[in-house]
Amino acid sequence: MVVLSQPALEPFSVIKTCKPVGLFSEIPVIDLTDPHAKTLIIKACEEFGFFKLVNHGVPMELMTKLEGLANSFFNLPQPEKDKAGPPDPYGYGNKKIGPNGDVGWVEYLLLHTNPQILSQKTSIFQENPQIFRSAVEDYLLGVKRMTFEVLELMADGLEIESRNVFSRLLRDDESDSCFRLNHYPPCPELQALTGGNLIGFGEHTDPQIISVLRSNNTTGLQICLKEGTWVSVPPDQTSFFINVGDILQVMTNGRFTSVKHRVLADPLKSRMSMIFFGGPPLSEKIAPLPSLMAEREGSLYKEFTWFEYKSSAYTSRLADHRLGLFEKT
Ligand code: GA4
Repeated sequence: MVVLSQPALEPFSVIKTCKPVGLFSEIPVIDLTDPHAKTLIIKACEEFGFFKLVNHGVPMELMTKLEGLANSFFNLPQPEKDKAGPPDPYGYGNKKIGPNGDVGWVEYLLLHTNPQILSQKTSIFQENPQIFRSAVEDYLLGVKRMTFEVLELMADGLEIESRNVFSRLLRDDESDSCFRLNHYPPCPELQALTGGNLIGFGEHTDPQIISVLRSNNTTGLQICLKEGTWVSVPPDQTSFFINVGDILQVMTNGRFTSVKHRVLADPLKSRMSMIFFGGPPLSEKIAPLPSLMAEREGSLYKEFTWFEYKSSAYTSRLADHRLGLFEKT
């Protein structure tokens, strides 16, 4: 990766690779109605920390409706959008990601999924607050229902006695989950100038338990395989892409991998993605599940609360290895 030298482009990073990044052709595809789904999910989470979900039961209309409204928001004049910012951390953000100097070719809305906190940020919803808010709520209702099912299949597949060991953390009224709408505008001039690919969202792992992404049909998402190779994930607007987050890696004592990923902006097409990040309540103590610690293995991590982990994440840079601070030496 190189950092651009032209002053106007200064803060943005480009990727210049010697060989083109390959397509992720062996991407695990899980059919939620398949009787073997739980076994396949475990395999995918162990190998990649990532899979694509089909036959998920979330109606396409919920996705297209919200995508349309999000497009209308991102098409507003800049001063209008700025009224919904800055993201602290919730609200509208443009190019700046997090509080520690990360930037990307992206604008976004970051919302808490707790309805009370969601409604406090009324400026996001513009003159039609009710229409946008109910589209977000309807979408999240469908996505959460599906996510609970996925998490329960994971617990089943791991042969954990209580099926709801993961899903209860998201079902909790105090669950600290959030929702992100990312808009990556096209960038033809910049691409021409740099000859590389502009970073939309730099490499990182997601701190939460699980992330559920749906995007339009524009490419950009890449994941990093265990041996360090980056691969492009072909977009599919009818499916969801599931990421294992840091907390799930800890709860499984490293059996599942929190997947490193990034997004490159497209020179010509805009990309829109909507991501639900399922997190536990702030006071929840996070530690590996006893049944997942191999005999005499012990925990690979120090115990911490989600509040402690999240606070530490917000003092880090996007690409930092956040779990490092919590690993036992
Ligand atoms: C990455 C995953 C989610 O988008 C997010 C991001 C958050 C933010 O944009 O405010 C963070 C980033 C994410 C990890 C490290 C910190 C916090 C920006 C940043 C530099 C909402 C999240 O929970 O963590």
